[in-house]
Amino acid sequence: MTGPFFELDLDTLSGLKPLRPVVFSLGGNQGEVLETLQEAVAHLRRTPEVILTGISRVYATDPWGVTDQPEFLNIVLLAESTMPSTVLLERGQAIEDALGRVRGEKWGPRTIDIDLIQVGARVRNDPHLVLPHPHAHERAFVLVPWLDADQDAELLGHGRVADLVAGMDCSGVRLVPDAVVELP
Ligand code: PH2
Ligand code: MG
Ligand code: MG
Repeated sequence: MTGPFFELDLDTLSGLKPLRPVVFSLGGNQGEVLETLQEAVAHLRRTPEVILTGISRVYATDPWGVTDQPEFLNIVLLAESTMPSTVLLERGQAIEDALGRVRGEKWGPRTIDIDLIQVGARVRNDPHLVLPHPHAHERAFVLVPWLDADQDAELLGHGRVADLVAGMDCSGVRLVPDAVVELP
């Protein structure tokens, strides 16, 4: 017997997977950071099953965690995706590698870092992927750009990003008005 029900293949089925909102934080403090951020955005734009929907302005940020290093440039990128969070993480790491990222000291200097902050309502506590990002709520360099890209943003388990930003010291996060990273 043949009929439409037997013609469903994997491609068709993948079209049924829900789109979930994804929040990426991008940053770096080595090399031509602005160019690298723009290249990272272009790579993400070309990633199948990732639709970029928003981008923040560019912020110069005091180094967090390891403070004895140059300032960073940070942006937040908003997307919609059907991909599992683990695959999104792998895609981000593959783009870091393609852009010449050398993995060094934790929280240390880097050419490009692509962090997954939140994937829909997904909560994970795996050794290699914790969602929402475990430090997002305490990082003004993530929250200020995120709020810039989405005034209604909410961080799972912590509430409105606008409220978090209002309650934290954001003096180490400065808008760079003439720096532009665009959605391609
Ligand atoms: N990333 C880190 C550690 N510290 N500080 C700032 N300002 N911006 C970053 O992107 C950043 C950081 C590790 O991922
Ligand atoms: Mg990081
Ligand atoms: Mg990272």
